[in-house]
This record gives sequence, C-alpha cells and structure tokens, in this order.
Amino acid sequence: MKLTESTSAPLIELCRSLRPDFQWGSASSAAQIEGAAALDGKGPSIWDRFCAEPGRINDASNIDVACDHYHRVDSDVALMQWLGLDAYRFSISWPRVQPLGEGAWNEAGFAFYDRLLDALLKAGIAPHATLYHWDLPAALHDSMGGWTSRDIVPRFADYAHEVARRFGSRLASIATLNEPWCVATLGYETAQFAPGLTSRATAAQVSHHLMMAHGAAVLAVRSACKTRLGVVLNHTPAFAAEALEADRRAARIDDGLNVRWYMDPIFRGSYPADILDYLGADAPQVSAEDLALIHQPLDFLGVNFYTRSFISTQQPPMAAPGKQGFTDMGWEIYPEALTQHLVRISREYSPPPIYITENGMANADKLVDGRVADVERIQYVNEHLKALARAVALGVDARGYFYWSLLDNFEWNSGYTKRFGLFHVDYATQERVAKDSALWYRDFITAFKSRRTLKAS
Ligand code: IFM
Repeated sequence: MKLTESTSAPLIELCRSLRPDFQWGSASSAAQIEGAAALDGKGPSIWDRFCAEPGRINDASNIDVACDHYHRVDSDVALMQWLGLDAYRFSISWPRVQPLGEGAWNEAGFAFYDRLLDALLKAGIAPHATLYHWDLPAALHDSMGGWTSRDIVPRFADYAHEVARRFGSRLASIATLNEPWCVATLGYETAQFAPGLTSRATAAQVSHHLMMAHGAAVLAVRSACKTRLGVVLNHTPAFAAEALEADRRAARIDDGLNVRWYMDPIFRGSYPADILDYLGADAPQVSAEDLALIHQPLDFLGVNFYTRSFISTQQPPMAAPGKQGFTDMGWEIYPEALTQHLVRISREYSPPPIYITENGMANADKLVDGRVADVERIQYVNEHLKALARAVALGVDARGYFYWSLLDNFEWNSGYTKRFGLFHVDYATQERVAKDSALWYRDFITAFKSRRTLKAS
C-alpha cells in the first residue's frame, strides 16, 4: 500500500516537529523469536519451564522453535534492511550466554549475538540491546528463588558487565530491563507470566530487586564500555472513568503502581509515599543504600506504550468507551494518551531523551492470496505517530520509535494466537510475508529519509 492522502498526514506533521536524525526501528525479544531453546549449550529459562506447565499458555504452545530466528538471522536482517530501518531493538537471552545464570559463559551463545551484530552493522542498522526481557535462567530460580532474592543483583551485574565488555563498542545502546512492572506483577502476583506466583508481597519485593539490579547493571556496564545506557518501562496511563472521587483515587493508585513505582526510584531516588502506604505490610524492604544504587544517571528512557487503563470503581464497572476500537488483545486504542503521558513525564521527571521502544497492535490478520491487508494496524501506527509528533511539538525530547514487532511471534501466555508483526509468519513453514503495514512503514521511512537528505543538502 502506498502512502495515501489520509495516511500521509502524520508524515507531514512529523516532518515539522521531529529531529532529522529521528530513528525508525522495530523491536523483538529473544524468547519470543529465537527458538533453539536447548541448542548449542543454552540453558532453560523460566519461560521454557512455564510453557511446559499445563494450562499456562492459551494454545498450549512453547518456545522451542518460535520464529526460528536463531537459524534465520541473515534473512531476518534482510527484511529489516528492506524496510529501511535505522535501528533494531532485540534482547539477549541470559541463559543462552550463561546457562546457569552464574559461572561459566557459553561461547556458542555469544557467537549467535556476534553474528546478529555483524549482520546488523553490515546492513547499516543500529543495534539496541536489552539485557533482560523476561527469560531468567531457570537455574537461578531453583537455586535462589530468582528475583525474589537480593542475591540476584550481583549475578545480573556480572552478566551485564560481560555483555558490555564483549559487545559494548558495537551497540548503539543497552537497556537494562524491559518492563519491570510486567516481570513483578504478572509473574509474581497475578501468575499470568512465568514463574506463575501469586503473592503481592513477593511481587513488591521482586520489583525492588529488579530496580536494584537495574542500578547495579548501570554501574557494571559503565565500567566496561561507553555505550548509551537506559531502561525500558511499560507505561499504561490511568484515566478515571467518571468524575468521581473514588475513580480518581483508584486511577492515582493505578498510576502509582504502574508508572511512579518505577519512575520515582530511578529518577528521584525514592518510592512514592502513597504507594508505600497502599502496600502496607506488603511493601518491600528498602534501605537508603538500595535507593542510592537505583538512582543512577541514564542516557535515555525507553517507553513502551500500547493503551490506557480505564479505571472505574462502580459495580458493574464502567467499560472503556473504545471510540477508536480495541486491538486483538482487547486493549483500547487511545493514542491521545501517548501525547498527554509523554508531556506529563517530561514535565514531572525531566528524563533523558525518550525513545518509544515499543508500540504496535495485535490484529486478527488474515493471509489471503499472499497478502495481509491490515488496514487497522496502519491506522494504529498512523495515529500513534501523530500523537508522538504532537508531544514533540509540545517540547518532549523523543529520539526514536520502534514498532512492536518485526515478526509475528510468541505472545507469552497467549502463545501464537496474537499477531503483532509487520511480517506475517507461517509457523509451519517459517515463511515471512510483508503485511500491508510493512509496506506502509517502508514508504513512510523512505519519505522521512528523503526529507533528511533535503535538509542536509
Ligand atoms: O510482546 C510483548 C513484549 O514482549 C513486551 N511488551 C508488550 C508486548 C505486547 O504484549
């Protein structure tokens, strides 16, 4: 699909407000695409284990093969090059490079990322690595309870140091953690994600250990290389359903748990007092030294934005209006929240430059005669880019946008039932087909780059 009158509107706006060197990218994560789950010395992760537990994954699938990216690095990088991407965000699988999460390194695992980096750099695509996108070495869960133990902090710092020592000079950036809210809340409180525990107190303690691991990794990476360093947080801004005091209060708590609980310690060196009160006896054990460790200067903040939370305290609760529809995840499409939220966090926290490290939609895509006509996704991206451009026009320092995701892939407890990709993946044959949204994104990037060239001449 070519850029049409209606879909070129964000481009025109973007051309006015975005920096000429704004980075266009796409993102993925190791566990969701690599496969090769037990190959070349990789150790099991808590997600390999979780998939094997009956009832955990909606379609009872696993990540043994996933998108087989492990064996398809060159052709997958060629897809990125065809799109014209400036940047690619991926994660490193800790158990692939250190099977037990401590002790011996796995050279074959590092060799895989070495190949990926070579291919990306040869294609002129800037590599952005995330150290932790949820695939904890299962051995660490067994030996120390994984993130429930403070002892994981030095283990994570060692791993971060080794990755930075080996790859730092070739990486455009390193993010310590992806979405610590999901790790702690979905993994340790609601049991939707690995390791599948159900304790609010444990989840709160886990979130604190994640924050400490972030701080320790920042110090470790800085001691090994000069790469730009940051963290990736998922922000789902909370809106009160009605102008009721109870809804407003509940929305404030929701915001506190999702946004402020992570932003405050990282950028202010403290946890929000109202959330400490709210957690009461479930609040984590925190020392002043812990807070000092977490509160490190960063070079960028990654924000993953998909939707908003619509908070209603009424019975039955008021449903989100969904005037612009819902994605196949059931998430309300509400792009204006992106503008508001970026402006808000910029004012409240004065963060370093922001990257939208994830944004995208799951859609009920159909491959018909070799084509996926995913107009919904084009519309979704179009509206979110407009919202981003508006935020930049209002003073937000945003430097890049990564569409989630390059390929259809393993969507955690939804298995392979949800498709987020710019490329459709046939899991039986591993054939990739560019969806209409991929063609649209490619045309859009080309148009943006021609503006870059114009500016430079
Ligand atoms: O697939 C996930 C990704 O791993 C983390 N952020 C949200 C995406 C969509 O749910």
